[in-house]
Amino acid sequence: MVQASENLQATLDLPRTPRVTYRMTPSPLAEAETLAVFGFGAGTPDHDDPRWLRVPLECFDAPAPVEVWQVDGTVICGRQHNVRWSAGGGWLFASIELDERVAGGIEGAARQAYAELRQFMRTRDERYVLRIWNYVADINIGDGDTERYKQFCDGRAAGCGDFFADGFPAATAIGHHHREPILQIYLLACMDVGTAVENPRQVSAWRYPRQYGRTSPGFARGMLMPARDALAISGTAAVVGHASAHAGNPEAQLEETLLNLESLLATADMPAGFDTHSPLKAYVRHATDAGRVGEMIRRRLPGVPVLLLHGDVCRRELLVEIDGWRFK
Ligand code: 3EB
Repeated sequence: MVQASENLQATLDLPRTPRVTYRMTPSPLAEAETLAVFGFGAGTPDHDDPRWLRVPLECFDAPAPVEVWQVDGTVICGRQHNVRWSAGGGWLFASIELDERVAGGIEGAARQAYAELRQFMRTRDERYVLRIWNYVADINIGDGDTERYKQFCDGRAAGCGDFFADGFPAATAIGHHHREPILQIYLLACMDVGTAVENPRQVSAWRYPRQYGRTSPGFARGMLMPARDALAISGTAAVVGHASAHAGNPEAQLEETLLNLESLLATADMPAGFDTHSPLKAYVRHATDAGRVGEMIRRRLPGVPVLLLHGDVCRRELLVEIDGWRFK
């Protein structure tokens, strides 16, 4: 768990966490310290640059901003098989996109994607995967153990092997509505180790009971960055203990999610609340809830940059999920 006192000398040598911002400016790729840029939704352009990623989730705000990650240092980039990557300042961004139709469905695609990422990471000095995002098509189709999210969890665990034997990264897994059955995964890794944080209000995901699937999801609730200057916050929903709370009520779920976020911040010894430097994403299942959810977020998190995206939470009764960053 998190140590409150920290050797100052040790933290001074550790790389500062990439700055994460939402911007309207279209040209962050021109800036040398840009590690990654994300465009959201079908209307966003495509670029060959491995630092650029089109995320298959529609943004409820028009026009949608781009998300930019920037590091201290010059960035290089490349490709290896299906992996596109960039690196600089001690940090690594890597992404992979596989088409389920040629990768053996969602389970096969998850297995292949994680196996390729693991293989690629062996070639890099940024050995510590601190944060992962997974965007999965039709995530709630199928029932019981055949639900696609469960198949994704099976494939992910198989592809990971001992990748995360020393501990899981923080993660998000959200369903997308793109017309192609694409599995998209991207990650942030570092040369230095982070500190995983769990939430005392929630059962750790890897200890979820059998009812949630054969393979427990492998992720930490949060990850304190090596320099302890920021907390990466995993997809957080209205899960209390291991149970979903407030089925069918997006406002009550959002309120419960905010309690989970506050509890996570306190456990990580981060300042309470969110501010203008703490970019978040809210994933909303039903477009018809976006107005109400957006309004509630603006009221409950005034001044906080929150990107409102159309996405499905991996439990079908959950209507809203929040992830993002808390910078100190
Ligand atoms: C939950 O609390 C919600 O499978 O990687 C959140 C974050 C969730 C990550 C994952 C799943 C994942 O269980 C679901």
